[in-house]
Amino acid sequence: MAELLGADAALASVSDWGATTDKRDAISKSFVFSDFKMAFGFMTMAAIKAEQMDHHPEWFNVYNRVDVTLTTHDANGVTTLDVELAGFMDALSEKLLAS
Ligand code: H2B
Repeated sequence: MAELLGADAALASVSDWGATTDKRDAISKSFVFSDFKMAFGFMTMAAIKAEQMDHHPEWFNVYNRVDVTLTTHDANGVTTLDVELAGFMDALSEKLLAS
């Protein structure tokens, strides 16, 4: 089982994520790309990483926007797995936005 950190501790080590507004322990971020193709490319690459980690995001996509929520369901809160996936998504979105 991954180490339970809690949203507040996790937020110190990721960039521009926030605590979720619902009552659970989770972090969220809205990624905005130039178009649907970029947003879907982001989701495709993040999905491959999620499968490799066996750790999956909750997300919602409309056109160029992907709203992501990360939490570890098995631990009832934010763990090191969420920080790792958040860091991967941040780096991936930076690369896509720079290309
Ligand atoms: N993803 C997330 N975000 N939290 C989990 O607790 C989780 C998961 N558990 N992906 C995994 C799959 C578990 O259900 C399987 C059986 O390993």
